[in-house]
Amino acid sequence: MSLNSTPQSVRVHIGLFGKRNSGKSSIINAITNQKAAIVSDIAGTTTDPVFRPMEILPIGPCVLIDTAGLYDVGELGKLRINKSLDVLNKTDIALLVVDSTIGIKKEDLSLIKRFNDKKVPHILILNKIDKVSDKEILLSESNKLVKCPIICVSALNKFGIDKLKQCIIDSAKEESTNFRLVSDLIDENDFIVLVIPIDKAAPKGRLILPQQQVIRDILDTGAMAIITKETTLKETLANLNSKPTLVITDSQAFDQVSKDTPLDIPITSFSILFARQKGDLNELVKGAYTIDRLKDGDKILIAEGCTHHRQKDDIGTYKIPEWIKERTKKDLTFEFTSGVTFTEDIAKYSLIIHCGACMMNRAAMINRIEKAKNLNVPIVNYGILIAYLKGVLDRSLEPIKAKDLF
Ligand SMILES: Nc1nc2c(ncn2[C@@H]2O[C@H](COP(=O)(O)OP(=O)(O)OP(=O)(O)O)[C@@H](O)[C@H]2O)c(=O)[nH]1
Ligand code: SF4
Ligand SMILES: [Mg+2]
Repeated sequence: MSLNSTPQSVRVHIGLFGKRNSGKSSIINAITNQKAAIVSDIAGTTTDPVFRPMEILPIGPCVLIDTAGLYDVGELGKLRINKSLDVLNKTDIALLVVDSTIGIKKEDLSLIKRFNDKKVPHILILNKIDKVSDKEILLSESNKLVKCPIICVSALNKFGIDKLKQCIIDSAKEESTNFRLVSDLIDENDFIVLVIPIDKAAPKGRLILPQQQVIRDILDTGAMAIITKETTLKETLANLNSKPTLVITDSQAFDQVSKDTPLDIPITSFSILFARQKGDLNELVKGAYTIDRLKDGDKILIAEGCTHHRQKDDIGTYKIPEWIKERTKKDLTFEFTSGVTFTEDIAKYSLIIHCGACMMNRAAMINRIEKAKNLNVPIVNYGILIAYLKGVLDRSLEPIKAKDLF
């Protein structure tokens, strides 16, 4: 990854779905202005999902995901369909590509139902419009069948591509204003104090991505970020001429930060901000409260979003199980999973404790939370759990409660 490249987790994931041969790969080539995706008139040309990073201004970094055609046939077809549907689990905006000469079929409608069930914003593309003599009739017929925006496109001669881009931009804008990090909690010219412990676990010579993202959001709002370690927080606060609007701390320093910050200064944590932006904060907070209802024999799943290098006293594999055992005094079994696939077999757990999901995008994390919710398995993340165990969860939710919690 180059110095300026954007990690996948921060990119808006735009998934292209639809029947084989409808022109998904051709549309990606037309949007990106490149011929990178293989296009052919043989149905089933794209077999595995292909991720194509690109910049769409003003959205910023995106990734276009080309999928194998759906409604495929045979055993191999089933595998491909599952892979394409798996892409849907991490899709922020879905593009459903329909061949205009074929029109919208029941399979397309059932895919739209899936998008609606998963609350994924979507756009229907009537591609190969160059082959249709009366575009208006097709459009009005299609509008009777679906409620989402419909764009007529010809990937072949680039007709409608700019309109499609604008429609993607509008959907992304709606998504991003719904899910802000910190900008809706602060105002221009506010002082925000960030507490970043530099311990053994901190990477050498840099800040981690969530910290960088919060700083960027503060700067974008026109506010000022003052950064300190937990050991120098007291002095930092004493040296400020005015009261900061908010103190944002790393979860692990919660104890000390909450002791050293006067009660009239609100505190929250990076994890809580990300749980709000990237997940379902209400559901994760509810999950934290189930800790004290755990019983002997209960199974707990510790789930991590990637297979990062673990240290001896790793938080997920070591510290959290120890803290929970100490708190509950129950005989509990811990199981662990990590990586891009989330175990299907989650019904047997009494609680799922998930990592901060920094390498996952919002859609992927929401999908995991929904899976747990549907099976009535409580789910919490590391940061919220730590705040709860340290008795500072209520205080750290205060700045957000005023906005949108419960
Ligand atoms: N006339 C016309 N042909 C198009 C258009 N878009 C794509 N095609 C043709 O349709 C065929 C299928 O295009 P692809 O882009 O490979 O379709 P796909 O949906 O990616 O297909 P699979 O990967 O097999 O699922 C190719 O022969 C394209 O040249 C278009 O707008 N107009
Ligand atoms: S928080 Fe989760 S996704 Fe991020 S590095 Fe840790 S294990 Fe991976
Ligand atoms: Mg293709």
